[in-house]
Amino acid sequence: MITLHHVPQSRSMRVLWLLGELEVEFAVAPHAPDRSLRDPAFLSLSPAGRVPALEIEGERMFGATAIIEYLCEKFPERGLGRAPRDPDRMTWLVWLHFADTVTGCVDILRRAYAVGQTQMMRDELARLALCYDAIEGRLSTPVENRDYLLTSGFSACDIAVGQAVYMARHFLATDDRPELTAWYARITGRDSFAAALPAPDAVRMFSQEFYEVPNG
Ligand SMILES: N[C@@H](CCC(=O)N[C@@H](CS)C(=O)NCC(=O)O)C(=O)O
Repeated sequence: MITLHHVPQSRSMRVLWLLGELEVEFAVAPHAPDRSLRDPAFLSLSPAGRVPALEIEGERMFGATAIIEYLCEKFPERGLGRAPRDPDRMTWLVWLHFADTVTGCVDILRRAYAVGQTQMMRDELARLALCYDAIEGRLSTPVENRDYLLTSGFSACDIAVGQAVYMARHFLATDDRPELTAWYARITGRDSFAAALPAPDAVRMFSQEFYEVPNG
């Protein structure tokens, strides 16, 4: 059995989305984004006390991107990874890991809001805007049917970056980037994305839908 340790709306949501796409059996161990992640039992699964953590084959894994790469290799039938000799392998790796560049901005924005640092918020929003520009640029490259980040079609990159954008949209809207907005609507229309959303009463990472920069 595969068990995903999950905090709703966090990076573990991208693994939850992927597991849904892979159509494999798994269980979810829910966690709250608080000090309980530092309990010794959880630290034995994820030594820095972070989600996601994954129990699989009697082992434990931590780190969203490592988990995604492993699951794509373990379950190649759904075609969400790109193997070493695949022409899209390099691009797959680039965009898979780019998800964490986006989420790095989100981590700093969450911290800036927690401590009320308006300048830090503005600086990080500018860095997040560059990430959105990169995604918009990629999706604007002229190939036939550029519906997804890879020319070869939907992949775990769309899941990882799409979920990173889901988190980032709590701080910066995507409306002024048409390709990004259309792609986001396309990939979040999938059933497995809907299944990865938090239940209405779930403890979650974001207490607000959107965080405005205070005036001044
Ligand atoms: N590089 C790690 C980062 C994991 C991470 O920072 N997760 C956040 C949620 S998005 C977390 O667990 N935060 C709780 C905390 O730091 O206490 C990964 O990709 O899994």
